[in-house]
Amino acid sequence: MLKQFDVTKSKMFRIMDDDGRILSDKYMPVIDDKQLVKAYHDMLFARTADHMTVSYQRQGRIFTYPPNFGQEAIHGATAQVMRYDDWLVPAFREMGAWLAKGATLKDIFLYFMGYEEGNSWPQANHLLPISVPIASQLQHAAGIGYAIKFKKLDEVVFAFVGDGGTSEGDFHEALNFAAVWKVPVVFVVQNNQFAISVPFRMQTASKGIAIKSQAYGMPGIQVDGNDFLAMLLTMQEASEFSRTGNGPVLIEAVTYRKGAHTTSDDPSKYRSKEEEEIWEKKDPINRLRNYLTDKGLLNSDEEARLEEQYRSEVDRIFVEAENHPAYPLEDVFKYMYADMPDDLRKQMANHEEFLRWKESIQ
Ligand SMILES: Cc1ncc(C[n+]2csc(CCOP(=O)(O)OP(=O)(O)O)c2C)c(N)n1
Repeated sequence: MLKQFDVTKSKMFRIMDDDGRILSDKYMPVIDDKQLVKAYHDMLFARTADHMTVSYQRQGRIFTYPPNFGQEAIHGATAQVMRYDDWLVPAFREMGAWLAKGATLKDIFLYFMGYEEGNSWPQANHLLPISVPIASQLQHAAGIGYAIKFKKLDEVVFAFVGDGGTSEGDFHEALNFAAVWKVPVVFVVQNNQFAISVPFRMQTASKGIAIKSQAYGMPGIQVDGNDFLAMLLTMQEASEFSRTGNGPVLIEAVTYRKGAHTTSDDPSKYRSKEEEEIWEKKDPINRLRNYLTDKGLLNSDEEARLEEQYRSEVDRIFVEAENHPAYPLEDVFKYMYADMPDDLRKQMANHEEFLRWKESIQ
């Protein structure tokens, strides 16, 4: 599909409709039924963990968290194609892909509880830390791609960014560099329609993001990011393209952030109920569930049992994270530099003083 897709003319690539029915089986990803059901269950697990994390935040048990709700098919498809030695370069909203790359849910919880160690993913191979400075991670992705090519390794980089991130200079620099040097990076833009409260139409005057691939000189495709099968075929073809020495690919995965930007945001202030209802019908997990049910691959009793099991597993891991030894205050200050500079030392001393004062008035 990547070869046939014309970014100037083609319509967004889809395989299934909003109800999970196949529109055309001309292009279908190769995946066996067992693996397909597993992919669905992994997405369901990620959604369960995501919902429960929002709830923990509301209970005051974890800090600010960016929900993934509605974007799970993009991460689920990435999980299917990433190999052990491939690199995942995240932004901050790809929980299913982090888990697939080997991050543990406990580490994810620790990160959002403020532990620096929660971002080091000791169990995962080639997973970069969460990157909150928007789009800055793409430079690292292009650089890793350059190293892979230089060392003639059989590895691919999967780099994530949001639609808002495409307005940053970093996006341009990384894509330009990657294409000029023909490095193996699959850039995945999660176009979830908003950058906090800024709608996509205010982000760019371009007809979309995929079309920007033309100017950089790399293939691009606009795909329904809520259609697991279309997403999977796209990821399969893009990773194969990059792995075989053809350079980078730009994927615009069109989706919708069903939740808030983060737990500190209230989307009802800037978008309508009607819009949310339109997108509710395109939910990626419901569509895949309908498809699998029509194929006779799901059993509803078993599904209910699994969801219950996921909930207790997530809760068990969360409690484990809550009982993790508290981090020393120094961790907050020593993270950036090998030797702590004087201004940070002063800040740390001030903060220690503040904590002593707080304790004295309790
Ligand atoms: C360089 C930089 N500027 C601004 C911010 C504040 N900020 C945090 S998230 C965000 C919006 C990101 O939107 P998008 O790239 O579409 O990703 P999404 O949050 O929708 O997944 C902004 C502006 C930041 N973190 N970094």
